Amino acid sequence: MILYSYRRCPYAMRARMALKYAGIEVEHREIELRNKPQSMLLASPKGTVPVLCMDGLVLDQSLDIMHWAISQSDPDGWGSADDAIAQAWIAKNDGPFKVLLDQYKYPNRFPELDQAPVLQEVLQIMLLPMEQSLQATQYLMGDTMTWVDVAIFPFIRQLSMVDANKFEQLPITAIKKWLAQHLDSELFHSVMHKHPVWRD
Ligand SMILES: N[C@@H](CCC(=O)N[C@@H](CS)C(=O)NCC(=O)O)C(=O)O
Repeated sequence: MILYSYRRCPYAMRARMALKYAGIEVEHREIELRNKPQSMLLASPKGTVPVLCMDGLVLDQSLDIMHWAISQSDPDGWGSADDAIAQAWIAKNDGPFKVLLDQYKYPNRFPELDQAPVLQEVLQIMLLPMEQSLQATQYLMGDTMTWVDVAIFPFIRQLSMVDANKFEQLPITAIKKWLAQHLDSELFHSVMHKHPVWRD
């Protein structure tokens, strides 16, 4: 099994974490976004990571890789999340929140936008609803971790790193605790090792 991946990509992180959690061994192929290997583009012409290539099957959506991994092995019950609620979180994360995150992270690409109102919108649409959930229960879907926490955490990490001081000032204590727990986890560290770039 081959995984095409990019170390800092949040979609690739969620896939790597799910594969590791399920105990699935892959050949890791680290790519450069500006110089994608032909073998990856042959398997998945759309050219995004992660891509998991198996015998006769290519999965090129991070969530498909997560779900496939969990279907193989789910030792801690990551899969036991209410489907409708899970989908609503993911739709918000991968949709409007990701759009705002890019606007916040790459102000040069959006010179017409000020960062402060973008951060306010992030707070309103994503962080405050998350904070409310995480004040009530330890994880987004209840008191046990599920794939939803793992799928969303890399994006919150990215947000927190844009301007650590601003993030620290936000009134989101439960999110900060949840984020720190994921950042400190053995699982996260185990998928962040550096790999040399793969050449076909
Ligand atoms: N819907 C895809 C999105 C993956 C994605 O957009 N990955 C980015 C890297 S974070 C990518 O590969 N972009 C292609 C590029 O920048 O050329 C998934 O969930 O796997």
